[in-house]
Amino acid sequence: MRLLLATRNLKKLDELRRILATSPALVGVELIGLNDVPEYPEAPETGLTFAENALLKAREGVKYTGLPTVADDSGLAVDALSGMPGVFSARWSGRFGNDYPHGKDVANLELVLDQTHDVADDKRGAAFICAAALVLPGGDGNREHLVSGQMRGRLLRAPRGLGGFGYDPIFQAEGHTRSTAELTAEEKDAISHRGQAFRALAAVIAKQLKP
Ligand code: ITT
Ligand code: NA
Repeated sequence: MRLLLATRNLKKLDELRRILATSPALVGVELIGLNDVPEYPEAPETGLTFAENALLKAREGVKYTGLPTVADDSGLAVDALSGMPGVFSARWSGRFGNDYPHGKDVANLELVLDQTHDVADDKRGAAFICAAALVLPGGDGNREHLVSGQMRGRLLRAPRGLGGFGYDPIFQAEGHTRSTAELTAEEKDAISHRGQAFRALAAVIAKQLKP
């Protein structure tokens, strides 16, 4: 059984592989990344919600490869910014920049810090949200499954930590004293929006994909 993980974000791909690999139900399912698929097209991301975008990305995978495909659409919703950057998280500043601190471009994270500079400590609530879609090819039309996960927390005032990616250095999960970039990979997966969504999806994948 082969399953396509349709993401171009290598850090996200690492997390998906890690989370799905810990699911006993998925033993024997071969996980294919987009680097294994030549000339993969740009997936449309025109939805207004995480769920719509996750479905769009997973449908594109099925259309192009014929393989059962999973996709993730995720982002940071900041209370004081009315839920923004939300579905625009990957390029909130107008530039892609999700590899902090390994990449050079921290424009998105810096912009959110600037925009929340005057927000008081007790109003700094935020959540990471992840929608995860599984689309299965079928003669009589695709079958589609959607799940989601959420991690509540608060925005810090300056970046901390070298782990994770994207906005992790400025986010502290509820009940934690370290940023999500200061957690180990296993600690983040255990509580993250992506961990929750893909552990739920793993059960669906196993049921739908295995004979
Ligand atoms: P694909 O669409 O190819 O999967 P992408 O990075 O563009 O890659 P999204 O459109 O889902 O993916 O954008 C997600 C953005 O939200 C991501 O680039 C980060 O800026 C942010 N984000 C999502 N999950 C995160 C996490 O666990 N930690 C930190 N930032 C995260
Ligand atoms: Na998106």
